[in-house]
Amino acid sequence: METRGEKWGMSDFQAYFTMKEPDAIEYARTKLDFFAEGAKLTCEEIGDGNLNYVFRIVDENTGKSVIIKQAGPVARISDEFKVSTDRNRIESEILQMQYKLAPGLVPQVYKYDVVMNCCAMEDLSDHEIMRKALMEYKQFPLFADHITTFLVNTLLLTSDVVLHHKEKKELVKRFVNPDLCEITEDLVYTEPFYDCPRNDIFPATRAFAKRHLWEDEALQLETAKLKFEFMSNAQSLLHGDLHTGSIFIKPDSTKMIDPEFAFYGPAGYDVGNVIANLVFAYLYADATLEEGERRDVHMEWLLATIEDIVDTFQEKFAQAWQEHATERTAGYKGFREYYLGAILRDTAAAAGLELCRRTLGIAHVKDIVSIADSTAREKAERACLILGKKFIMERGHYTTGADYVRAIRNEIRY
Ligand code: SR1
Ligand code: MG
Repeated sequence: METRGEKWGMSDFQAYFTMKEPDAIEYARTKLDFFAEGAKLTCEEIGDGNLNYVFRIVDENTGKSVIIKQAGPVARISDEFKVSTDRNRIESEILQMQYKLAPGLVPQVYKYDVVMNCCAMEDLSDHEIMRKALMEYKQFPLFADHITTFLVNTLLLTSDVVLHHKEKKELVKRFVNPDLCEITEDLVYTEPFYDCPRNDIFPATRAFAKRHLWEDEALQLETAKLKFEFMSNAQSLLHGDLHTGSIFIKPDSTKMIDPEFAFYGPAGYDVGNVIANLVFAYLYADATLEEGERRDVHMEWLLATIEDIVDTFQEKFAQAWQEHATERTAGYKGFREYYLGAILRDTAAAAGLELCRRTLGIAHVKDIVSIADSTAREKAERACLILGKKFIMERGHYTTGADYVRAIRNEIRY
């Protein structure tokens, strides 16, 4: 596969190559019906994720801008991951679906190009990446409302409870995503729970991981059950990687991006990822903020947000079920409670898995690795592993937001 245009900016884009900034400008000029004739285009590659290239192209005359996102044949984080460029199709199609299911909560896609494995979409530069904003101790009072609407609409409305079973199975086929699922199966469900050579472990954490995770056979058994559940429970069309780096935010708007890991899996996976990533923000604040009002306000807001998400998710889920459930047997007395109960268990487990894997695995989060004081980082990592294990092992006990808050407060006393 060619990895570079013959001469930057001179391709006709009839055959795939990985673009550089001048290519992206040429692409925007010739392949997108977006900028006016004579536009003065500049481009910056702004991708900081593990997989793709993200170009921001601006018309300096008008300020009008667009994002072009291109999938390369290997992951940016490591050549070891050969990932199908079809993920760009999946991402474009999912974003278009989510745009309808959850209006205002995802960017608009303008074009998908099957040859160049890229898509053009709305530029959200007036928003910021939520992880970065949380690390600046910013608060977003509308986040819990926005994210719970997104979760309920994208998860319940794509399930067998609402869709006709044949329509749903067509979607399952269209969004089979084996390469990206393999990454999750390995990085989330397998490697953190043994001394895998690909793990990347803070030296002070290694002995703790060995004693509390790798030598715990009961924990390993639960992770195996959860992994097989992830691989075989085609419940809802997931985002698949819903961490705070996949969320653009500003005070009055939240947009979920990067759904390239999307596939039909257990609904709780997305909910749990959101919760775990708010725990990372909480641990970052605990490690870096001086005692005082600012620290208390920020940390309390994070806990209140976790609580609100868990509780509001359930309220909105019940409401949407009442409005949209069409499947006859789903209407039987007690079934909704049974179904939601399973999602809540999966939510706790997914939160636990994310806490463990971001600590021990190859793909870390900045909230934890940028804690400069090594004693504070060790404390934060231990908290991730203790809470992570608890959420996995006791997943049936986390049925309300207050249950999470209690567990987090017990672990991190301040
Ligand atoms: C090889 S990709 C590593 C991680 O980055 C993505 O954002 C997913 O979280 C994945 O597990
Ligand atoms: Mg991503």
